Amino acid sequence: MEPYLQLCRTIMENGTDKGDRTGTGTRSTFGHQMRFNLEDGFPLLTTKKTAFRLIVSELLWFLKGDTNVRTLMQENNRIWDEWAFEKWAASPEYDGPDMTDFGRRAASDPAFKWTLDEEMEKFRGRILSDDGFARKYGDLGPVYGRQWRSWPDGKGGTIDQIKNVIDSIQNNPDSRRHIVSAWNPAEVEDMALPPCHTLFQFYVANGKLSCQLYQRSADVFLGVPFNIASYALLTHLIARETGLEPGEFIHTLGDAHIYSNHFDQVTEQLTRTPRPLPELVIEAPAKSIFDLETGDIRVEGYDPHPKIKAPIAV
Ligand code: UFP
Repeated sequence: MEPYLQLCRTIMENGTDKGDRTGTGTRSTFGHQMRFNLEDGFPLLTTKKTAFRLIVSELLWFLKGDTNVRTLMQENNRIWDEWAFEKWAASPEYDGPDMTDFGRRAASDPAFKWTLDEEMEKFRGRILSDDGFARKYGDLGPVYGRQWRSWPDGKGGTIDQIKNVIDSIQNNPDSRRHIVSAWNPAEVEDMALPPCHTLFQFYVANGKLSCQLYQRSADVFLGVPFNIASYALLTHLIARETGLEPGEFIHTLGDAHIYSNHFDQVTEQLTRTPRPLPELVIEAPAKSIFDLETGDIRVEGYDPHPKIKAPIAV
C-alpha cells in the first residue's frame, strides 16, 4: 500500500490549503496516479483496519443495479443512510424535529446528535418494515446502480453498461472503448451526491485485465481506502466473469484532499509500518457477477493495524 501512503505524504508536505463545499477546509493536490498490481495481493489498507464487508455489499448492490438503501440496511451497511434520510427529513410527510443541515449541526452539538441518532433509528426501522415507505423514501435516485445498469438512452430505453463492457471485453479484447461512465450530466442535478468515481476503463493484455478509474474528488483519509478496495474487487469480478486474470488497478485522482480535521489521523497512520496484503477469496464458482452475495466474498490473511476514528465531512 506504499502508493497510498506516498499520496498522503505528498499532500501533507506539498498540498495547497484551501476551502471546500463542506466548510471544513482541506489540503489538496490536483491530478495524482497510483498503481496497484493485483498479483501482489489484495490492496486493502493494512495501516488502518478497513471494513471490507461494507465494500463488498456496496459493490454488489451497484452491480445489481439497486438504488434502494433498504438492501444495504438489511446487510447492516449504513454508508448510504444519511443520503436517504436527508430526502425523508426534507419531505412534507416528515413531522419530527427540524433536521436542516443535520451533518454539520451534529458535529458541533451533542444534544442535537442524540436527536438525530434517534430519528435515524426510527427511519431505519420504517424502511426495513414498511414496503411502501421503503419504495418512496429508500430510493436514492439515479446513483451508481442506475447509471451502470440502466442509463437512460434518451429514446425511452436504457443501456446496461456493465453487461456491454463484459461483452466487449470477451468479444473484442483489444478494444479501446471498454468504458463505464457514472457521470450523466442530464441527471447530476437529481443525485444526492454527484458521482465521485466518475468513469472507468478496462484494458486486456497477456490474458490479464486491468482497470483504470478516474475519481474526480477524493477524501484521501476516509474515502480512498474504500475506493481502492472497491475497484480492485470490481477488477477481480470482471476478470472472473470474462475468464481473464486480474492485472493492475490504476487509480487516477482529480482533487485529492485531506480534510483539516484528519491531519492528526494521517500523521498517526504514516508512523505505522505496512503489513503483508491479504488474499481475495470468492466462493460460489457457479454464480455470475450479478448473483454473487456478500457472504460469497472474503479476504484471508488480513492483519491490519487498529482502526483510526475521524469525523466525516458532509
Ligand atoms: N468521497 C470519496 N469517495 C467516495 C465518495 C465520496 O472520497 O466514494 F462517495 C468524498 C470526496 C469529497 C466528498 O470529500 O466525498 C464529496 O464532495 P464533493 O461532491 O463536494 O466533491
